Amino acid sequence: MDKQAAKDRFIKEFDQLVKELQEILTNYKMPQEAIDWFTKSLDYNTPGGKLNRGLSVIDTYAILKGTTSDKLGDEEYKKAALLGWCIELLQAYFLVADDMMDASKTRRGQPCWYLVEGVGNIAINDSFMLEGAIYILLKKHFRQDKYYVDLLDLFHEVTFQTELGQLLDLVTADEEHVDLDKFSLEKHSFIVTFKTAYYSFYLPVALSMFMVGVSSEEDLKQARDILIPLGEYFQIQDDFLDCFGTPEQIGKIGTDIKDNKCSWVVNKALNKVNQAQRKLLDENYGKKDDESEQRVKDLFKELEIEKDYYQYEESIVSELKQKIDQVDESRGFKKEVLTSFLGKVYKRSK
Ligand code: GPP
Ligand code: MG
Ligand code: MG
Ligand code: MG
Repeated sequence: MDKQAAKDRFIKEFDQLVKELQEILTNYKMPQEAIDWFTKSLDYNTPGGKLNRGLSVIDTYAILKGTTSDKLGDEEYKKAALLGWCIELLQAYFLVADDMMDASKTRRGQPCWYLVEGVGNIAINDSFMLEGAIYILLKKHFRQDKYYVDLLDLFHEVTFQTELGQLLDLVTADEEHVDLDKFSLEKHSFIVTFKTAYYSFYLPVALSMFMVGVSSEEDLKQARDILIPLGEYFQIQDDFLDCFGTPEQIGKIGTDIKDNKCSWVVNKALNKVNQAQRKLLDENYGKKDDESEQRVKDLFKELEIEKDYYQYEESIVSELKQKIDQVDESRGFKKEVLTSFLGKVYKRSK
């Protein structure tokens, strides 16, 4: 099955799950306007992205079962896809809220949800409801399975880790007082591990591992030890694209410079600036106007941060490949899970 067909099949499952969620509201005898609003929020915020996280639950499950996703039985496909959609709901919850916190304008090529006519602060409640949907679906589909509590634990733990990362991301980016001395690559690593790597990389694999039953602490650790640095690399790409990608390419307008974010790009720049360049950064980074942002971008070009990025990319990829080589497959975990993830991330441009 080609990639588009796999995506189409996955999206079909979403329609079913929206019906199940509507049914919950109908059983509460909710007025139609609440059902319509929730449906609109689900449709607007959940399926429009690359769906990599969701699809990778199915792919990982198939690899661990020694097959491919198109050969999975109907029932197991549906269960894996449901877990995949639960990650996409978690992502939708995070992004609706993140866009408000980052004052972003667009997401996935359309206005951010809170900017849609008539939504505004209701988006805060919508984000909570997108999260709530995860637990309704998990209960409905996994209540009888012996690993149900493992799934719940994992979702709760990873959600809290992501919130910690978001906290650190926000407090490091004080909008009133720009102080670039607060930034460092060590701090950056901490932020991105927590705000991105756990939920985007470790979560899909760990969910599939529980479902297959290859979930000893040793194997979960093997997965984590590679997926966390892989997730860090993924967020470094996100930081790079925020500054050097085009909105058409990435589906969103970058905000990191104006938001005073402790991004990989500014940290790399800070490590190579002379005094005059540092002064320019101090005076322009974190300012809300387009001219200041442009001056910072020009300086990043002058400092050839793009070159550093491509160097970083090659070195992290070869490091990760070496680590994957050393994975012990004796208890049922498979290297291919990790190489397949790495393949999806390497040289991505959106
Ligand atoms: C990505 O940061 C991090 C998240 C989406 C996690 C948000 C967590 C919450 C608890 C709300 P980002 O701001 O760089 O993402 P993007 O560039 O897509 O806006
Ligand atoms: Mg953001
Ligand atoms: Mg953010
Ligand atoms: Mg970003």
